[in-house]
Amino acid sequence: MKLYSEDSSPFCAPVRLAIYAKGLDIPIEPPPGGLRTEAYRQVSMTGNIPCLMLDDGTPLPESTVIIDYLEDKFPDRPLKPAGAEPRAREALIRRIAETDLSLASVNFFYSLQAGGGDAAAPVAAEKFERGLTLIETLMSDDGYVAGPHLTTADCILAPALLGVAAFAPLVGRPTLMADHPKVAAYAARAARHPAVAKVTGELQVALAASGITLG
Ligand SMILES: N[C@@H](CCC(=O)N[C@@H](CS)C(=O)NCC(=O)O)C(=O)O
Repeated sequence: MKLYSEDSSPFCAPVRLAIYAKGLDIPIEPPPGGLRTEAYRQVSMTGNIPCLMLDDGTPLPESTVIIDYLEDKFPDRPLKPAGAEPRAREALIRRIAETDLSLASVNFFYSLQAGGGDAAAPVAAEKFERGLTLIETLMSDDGYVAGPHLTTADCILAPALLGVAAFAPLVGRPTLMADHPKVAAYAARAARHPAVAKVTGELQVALAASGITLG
């Protein structure tokens, strides 16, 4: 098994975070031939990163699908809460973090690179506001976002919040994080987890090359 990943990708960061938090010995490599090459598309099925290559050579793309697979395959050091309701709540937080925060950040980043930052800013600002407001409501009071232990929701949310914090001033909402104090306090707490710190460092170095300063 191996993971194709790049440090700059906000979709790869949650998968690496899950691998580090679970202590899995899975090699992590850049996409062979490079992203956007026919060679990599052939290997990975979709051409996207992240992609987990299973031992029989089957490609498994999609970050959340990979995270769930790793959880099923390696149940030690679980990243899911126990019980149907806590699991549903964790899944909900995860979905909000993915759609309103990660995806909105990536779309805004692409618009920025294409010179359309001003037009894209209100869309991103609205998504960020919605996501942070919902997560502020759903956030557990201590520990991590869905309870006392790190979960897959944290794997998605913690890297997503780095993007939101970096882009908030660019979308005209410099106080966005401070306006959601439970989320802001959570981001500071989560940053102390060794696996979150490791992925944050990787993202910081990789995105600095694109002129984006995280944290
Ligand atoms: N929904 C996918 C999105 C993955 C994705 O879009 N990854 C980007 C890198 S951040 C990619 O591979 N883009 C291909 C390209 O730029 O051609 C996931 O969660 O894994």
